[in-house]
Amino acid sequence: MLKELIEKRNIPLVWDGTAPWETRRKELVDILLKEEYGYMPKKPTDISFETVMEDTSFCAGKALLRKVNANISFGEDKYTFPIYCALPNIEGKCPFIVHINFRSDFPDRYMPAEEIVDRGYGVLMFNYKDVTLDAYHKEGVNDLYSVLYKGEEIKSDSAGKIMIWANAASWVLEYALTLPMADPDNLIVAGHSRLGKTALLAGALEERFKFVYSNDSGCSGAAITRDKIGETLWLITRDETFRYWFNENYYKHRDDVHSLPFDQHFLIAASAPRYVYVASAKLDSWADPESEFLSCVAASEVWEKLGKKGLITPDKLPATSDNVHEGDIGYHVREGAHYFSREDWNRFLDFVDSKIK
Ligand code: GTR
Repeated sequence: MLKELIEKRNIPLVWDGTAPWETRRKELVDILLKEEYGYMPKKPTDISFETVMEDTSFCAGKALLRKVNANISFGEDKYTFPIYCALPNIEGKCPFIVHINFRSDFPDRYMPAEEIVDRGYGVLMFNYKDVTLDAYHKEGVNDLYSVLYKGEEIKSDSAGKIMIWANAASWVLEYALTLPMADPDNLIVAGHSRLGKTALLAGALEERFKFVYSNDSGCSGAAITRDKIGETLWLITRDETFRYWFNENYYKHRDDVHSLPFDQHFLIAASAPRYVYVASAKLDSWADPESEFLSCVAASEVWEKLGKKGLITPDKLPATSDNVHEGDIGYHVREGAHYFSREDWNRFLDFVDSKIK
């Protein structure tokens, strides 16, 4: 059944197995950057961190809450944004989550920090708007976008905002690597909705993320674009909506999604053979759970060709009670609407626990 559902979508083959996987993986990333998310105009010349606040009473002392400024230099220009950290008060090392969030609150309605710390995870969270505004760039606004594009021409394949946020996740990962209690082999990137799209891209770009978690990322995230319901490429790239999340080349495909030389299963596959987790919500037809799930099914062949487990699923669409957790790609669809809930976090962390504990 799943095979037929995928065949109907007419999506390009992700890997024919001839070229070595690492070569093909780089090609996938390149296709995604050229046609959708864009290339960064500059790379940092230096990254440094400074602690600006600490609170030892967070979670009754189970974790240290720390605010750190990340200083990102591009030659003479520097941009600074804050990272909010929950550092578990433990002996030894633990997995760390880089959570790309909508707000700086800690805890936050999308970030049940105490429960996550109780489960033995550290958290590094940043507010995506502290990196660059979620809007078309305006002259005179001092954000990372102005620093990146200072003296640079904006081209049809220049980075949109999702690419910039995804790069910021890698800079936050650099901070994790300075922490003695962060296990460098178990770093996780997570995000919801537009930031789920961002988390998938961050995982594709940054191989030091061992687990990549996209929650309700939908259009231009986990969901297959061809024949998707709800939000479409045409809708997401309308001038008045989110065209600035992407590069200009993406916009050119809006009247004919079949002209795309890829589909979103390339984005999932670009993190192979690491772990990818996709979560959907049953009532989130704008994101389209079926298209998100089918994308995992389609990407799975890469893991299988590599001798790994990919997505292990019965030949049917999952029910909300199913945890598709056996393979290297994990999936769940929960009851309810578009949201990053405690249930999502717990089901995802059950998956991570099952792989590392
Ligand atoms: C919607 C957008 C989606 C999704 C969502 C979100 O308005 O159409 O693609 O990203 O926002 O980020 O909450």
